Amino acid sequence: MTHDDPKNPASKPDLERRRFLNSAALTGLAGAGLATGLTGCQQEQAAAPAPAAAPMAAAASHANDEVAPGQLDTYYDFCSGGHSGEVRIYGLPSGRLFKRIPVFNMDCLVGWGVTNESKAILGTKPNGTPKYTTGDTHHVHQTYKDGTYDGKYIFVNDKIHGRLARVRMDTMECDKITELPNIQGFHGTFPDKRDPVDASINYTTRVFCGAEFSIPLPNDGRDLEDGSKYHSLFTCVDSESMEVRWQVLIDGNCDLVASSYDGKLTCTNQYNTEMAVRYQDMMTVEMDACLFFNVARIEQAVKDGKFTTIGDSKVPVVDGTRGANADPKTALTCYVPIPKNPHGVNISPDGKYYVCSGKLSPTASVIAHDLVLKWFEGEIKDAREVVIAEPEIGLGPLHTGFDNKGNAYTTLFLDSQIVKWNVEAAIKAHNGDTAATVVLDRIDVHYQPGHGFTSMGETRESDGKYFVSDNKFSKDRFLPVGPLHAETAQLIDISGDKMKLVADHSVYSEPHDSIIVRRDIIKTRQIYDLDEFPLAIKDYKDSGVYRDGKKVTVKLISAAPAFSLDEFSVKKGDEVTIILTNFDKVEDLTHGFAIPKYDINFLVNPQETKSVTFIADKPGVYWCYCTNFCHALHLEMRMRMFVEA
Ligand code: RUQ
Ligand code: CUA
Ligand code: CA
Repeated sequence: MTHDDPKNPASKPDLERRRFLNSAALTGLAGAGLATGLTGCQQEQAAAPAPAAAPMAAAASHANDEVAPGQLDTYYDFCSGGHSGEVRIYGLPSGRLFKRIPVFNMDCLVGWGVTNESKAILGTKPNGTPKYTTGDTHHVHQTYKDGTYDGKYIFVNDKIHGRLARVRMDTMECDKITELPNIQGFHGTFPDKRDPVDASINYTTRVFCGAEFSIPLPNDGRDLEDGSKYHSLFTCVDSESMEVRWQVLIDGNCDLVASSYDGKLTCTNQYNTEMAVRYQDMMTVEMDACLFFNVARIEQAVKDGKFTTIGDSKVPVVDGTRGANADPKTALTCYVPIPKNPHGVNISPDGKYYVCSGKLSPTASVIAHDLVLKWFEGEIKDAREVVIAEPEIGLGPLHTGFDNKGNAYTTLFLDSQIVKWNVEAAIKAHNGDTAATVVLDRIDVHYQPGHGFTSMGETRESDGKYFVSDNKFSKDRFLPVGPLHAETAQLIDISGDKMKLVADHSVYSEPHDSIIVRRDIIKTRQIYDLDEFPLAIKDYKDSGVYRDGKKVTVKLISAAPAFSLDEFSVKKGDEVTIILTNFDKVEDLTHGFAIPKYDINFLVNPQETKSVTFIADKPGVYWCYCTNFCHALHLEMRMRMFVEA
């Protein structure tokens, strides 16, 4: 079986690089040589750096992809912000950054982590400060209806502290965060893709969450050294209540997550089936796995009480380990062997195939959804038989996006390329058809791509217009800005036979993963409603200072260019709560509120109410001022707080 088409040089595998990978694999992957290869820091690993003029020339020939001043973009790009802990919104094809949504991080622009409302979402320590101030957002996915985006929520994970956050799409603000019990390294996440209504099981969208790191269960100081006692859990969260519904104890680890279009299966790729606790031991076997979960059976097991709980957690935990699931007819889980240290699992828009990339194997494994279901019926003995193609596509394959013509686009980390290949052709080649042309095109990206995704590509409405490559290294691509480089997201037009690089967009670290959503799906609001806020002040006569012992509440109204009070007094030691309602109804008329030396700064959007609480521990005069430019008299929009000694 060969995938090399002599007429198509793009289909030629790079034998030199492949030899490098194979020899590294043979000589033991713990070596420092491989480690540098994998970081992409070896110059020889990178594709030849393009001169700066090249992308500009390319862009000039793609006037269709330019967005002129005053024109609106065609797509939203919702992007996880990596270890910045935030989510970002870009427009495509322009690459313009519209918004940074604080989620797991602190943000003094809007007062995230400062206001009482945001602290209630973040969770607090007994002293009232946010429980965590760091986060690591990896994967963003939107809720679905009928297999396509419904514009309701996006979900994003925090790998550091194991939290799932929900962002409402109407206001594009985080409104709930759930910490998953008994896990570490929450990496992949994916919601259900089918209709959010199923009366028989009181159904709301499930959000599936994969834990990458194994830990002792419970992780309370026992079994510190003994890695054989560590386990990882796969978790399901309810999208509406944001409560954890169930967890599955598994062998190996979780990494990325995908959910099927029919709601029957969800899966995660596993690179550490070795269940190793040391880096070098995670690459010892040739075959790891893609692990499938039978959702209905898991929920039935929970219903039947066939579960345990761990430590203080009340969440039902069912047993998905290999030993407990030997009989496919009753199994909750199916471990499909995949070569080696796979990374990424994505589903084709027709719902038929999962593609799981090899990472340390130059292959992409194509898994048939209907065959996995047959395995669960006991009709297939060997789980490996659900793999119906395994084309060699290049070095370091990670993530795959799909167009609407049956083609897959996979990022090749080590090759610094995107490879376009045809899924049906790969299946034919796997069945012995030597005439099948699997690899159709390759394009260099700059450099070392991590995630790649297509426009609407994770929905049934995949439109085959764009692919974005979120690259891990930008090197020489932009003006240097010191040791921490800008990252690149490269926009590739995939509408023709050949991929065309359209633009480099610089991205603040780190553009981890995105989804590209058609703009007509998103319906936002520009003005809040006073009634949404229980604390809202609705009349000027209610503005004032209210004292209850040492607790003082200051009710304020903002209306450009003034606050409702010129000054207010509190006493040293008082616990002061400031409630601020923005009376302005004009779109875009947002005010800020900052108090020097008290570390307070937050925004109130039109018709919004926010509050802050602090101890008035420093006597003196403090000018409270508006931080958001709102009016010709914005600078004058200030008032005094007197703290009496
Ligand atoms: S996955 S660790 Cu979050 Cu490819 Cu990047
Ligand atoms: Cu209000 Cu500036
Ligand atoms: Ca492994």
